[in-house]
This record gives sequence, structure tokens and C-alpha cells, in this order.
Amino acid sequence: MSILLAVTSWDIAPWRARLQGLYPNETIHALGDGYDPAAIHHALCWKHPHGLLAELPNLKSIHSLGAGVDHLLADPALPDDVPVFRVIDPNLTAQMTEWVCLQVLAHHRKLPLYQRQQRAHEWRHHDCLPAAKVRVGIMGLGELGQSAGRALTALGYDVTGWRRGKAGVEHFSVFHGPDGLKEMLGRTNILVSLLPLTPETKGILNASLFAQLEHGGSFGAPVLINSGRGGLQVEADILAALNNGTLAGASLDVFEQEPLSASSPLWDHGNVIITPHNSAVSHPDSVAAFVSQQIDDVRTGQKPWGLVNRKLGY
Ligand code: OXD
Repeated sequence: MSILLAVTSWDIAPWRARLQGLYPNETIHALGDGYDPAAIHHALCWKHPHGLLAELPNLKSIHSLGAGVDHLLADPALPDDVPVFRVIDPNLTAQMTEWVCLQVLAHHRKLPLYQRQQRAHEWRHHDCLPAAKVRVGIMGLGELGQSAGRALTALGYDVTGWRRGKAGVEHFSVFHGPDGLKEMLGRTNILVSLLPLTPETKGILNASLFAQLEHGGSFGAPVLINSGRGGLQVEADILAALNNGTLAGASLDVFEQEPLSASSPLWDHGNVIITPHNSAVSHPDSVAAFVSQQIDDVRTGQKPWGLVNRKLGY
């Protein structure tokens, strides 16, 4: 039985070392090693070459090494009969919660404006609403959205969330379905997107959605925060909305094309905060431990945590 690290764009050495420590009697293969395809039972993937998994005849499980699984489901030759698992890692969740809180606080407390004033050596105060009067709406209430919502609630924000289906109870009000989305957007000052990328959510962060956010209240124009996936957003619409005042600002960790082109006007927009898709980074220590539990569960016939519903796309 062997494990394959089907990983591109990351340094696999720490992953291999960590997994070897967890499975001292097994061979941990990586792309480019001369492995026997029939010996691979578990594939641990991050942006694997499409078609590769279909060539592993004895594959028992496919694991994403990140929270998102769109990189796996985009493979047209993904084997139909092999379960796909995603990572639910407290370390990833904590990082994402930190990033979302950082961005909400930055826009609420006008950090981009004060940074511009600092560069101009300008000492000027601007009024700021109390957190309880700032309405944060979270689209996507998986592990990441729920955790961010709880932390923002603890900071005193007026938090609501939206999910597609009805299930689940949170520490804050939850809307669901298309009508619920409309309702939540209409009362949202700061929109946080933590949605997965699916055919249904592609391009959902667009001009028509921005127009439905709350405008004209005491917060002023709304703010967009997206650390879900770049494919959720229409960047031309974000720029237009920033330029015509439909949006007051944005924090973006993900982009339609990554890395973001050096010529994108988003870099230079005064109220846009850009991070290079690192709001939550998979660390081998915690993620390998989580995935090894999934592998052990598959091997012993248990139901591992994190099974992906391929129809829903997450
Ligand atoms: C993830 C990511 O899916 O980092 O975890 O994008």
C-alpha cells in the first residue's frame, strides 16, 4: 500500500517527511518518483495534473490538502468510484478567522485611510461607528464561515450569515435560499465571502449583487471581503463598483487569475487590501495528521470526516 503526494506548486519535502513519520513502514511517493501506479491506494492532492488519478487502478481515497476541493472536481477524469475528502483543520480555520477579523476591523476602523494619512504626515480624526452598528454578512457557513462569524460576534459586530440550504444553527442569525440572500444583502455593510467555487457560485460576486448591499445607511457604501475563491468574483465589476461608489472598499485574497497581474488596477486602489492567497495556508504538521486519520478510517472501514458531496461541489 502506498501513498502518493500528487502536489504541484508547493515544496513537498516537509509533507513527505511528516507523512513518512506517520507511516514509517510505507513508501510515500511524489510526482516524478518512479512509482508503480497499481501500488497507490491513497492520493493526497493539491492541483494535481488532471488525468493522473484515473491512471491509479487501486485507488481507495482522494484527499484535498486544502479546504477547497474545486481543484480536484475540475479534473474531467476524476475517478467516479473513489471517495473524495476535504480537510477540516483547526489550524486552517483559525488562520482564516484571523484574516477575516483583520479585514473587517481594517475597513471598519478605516485603516487604509489612516495609512494614507500617515504617508502624508497628516493628523486627522474620522468618526467611526461602534461595532454593534456595523452589519457583517457572511456568505458560506461551512467550518470557516461559522468560525469567522463566531469571532466577529465576539468582537461585537452585528453578524448574519447565509447558506444555500436550511440546515444548521449558529450563534448568529442565518438566512438561506435565494430570498434569504436578498434579505441578508439588504442589511449588510461588510460582506464576507467564504463560499466554495461551484457552477452555482461562479461569478456570484458581481455588479448585481453589490447593488443589493445596504447603501445610504450610517456606515456608508459597503465593503467586499473575499477569501473564498477568485472564480466567485467578477473583477471588472469590483473595479467599476469601487470607482462609482457602489463599494467603498475591498479585501481580496483570491483572484480570477493567480498571481494577480502586476498591471491590475486593483493593486493601486486606495481602499483595496490585497493578500496573495495566503489567508489560510495548509501546514504539513496539522493537515498531514488530519489526512492520516482519514486514511486510517478508510482502511478500517470507518466513515472519515470531510467526505465531499460531488453534486454540491464541496
Ligand atoms: C484552500 C486554499 O483551499 O488555501 O485551503 O485555497
